[in-house]
Amino acid sequence: MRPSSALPIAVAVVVVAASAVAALSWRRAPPSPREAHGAFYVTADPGMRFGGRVPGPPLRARVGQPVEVVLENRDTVAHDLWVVAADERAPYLEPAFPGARTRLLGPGEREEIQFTPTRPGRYRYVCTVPGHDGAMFGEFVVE
Ligand SMILES: [Cu+2]
Repeated sequence: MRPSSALPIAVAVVVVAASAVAALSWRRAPPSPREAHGAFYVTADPGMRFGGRVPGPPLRARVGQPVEVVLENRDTVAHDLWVVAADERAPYLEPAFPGARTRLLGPGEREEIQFTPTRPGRYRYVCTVPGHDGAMFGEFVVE
């Protein structure tokens, strides 16, 4: 093989390898609320905040598409996350969709839940620990 024909092949190999590395590192990155529909990473932060803010970051989903939510509790007290009807207030009895709730997570714990929204509309996600939903809430939109 002459050097003039080997060079483009070498370049192509490097490009393919770099693309594979980029794809792998992208897949390892934790999902964030800004990513595509369906996968959300939410933190419960000190000061009773979801994602460090009030309200917490809006989450968007689609009817019939499975949703994954990872809740990580970075606070020093226990929190949970439930998706509830927009007008629902404590005491929270059941989530808006089957499985749309985490268990109560202690400090440092995390849980991933999966559920499938069955109806479009505007919902809320809240922490159901008494007294927390005044600050720990966010919009959950199902399109
Ligand atoms: Cu809480």
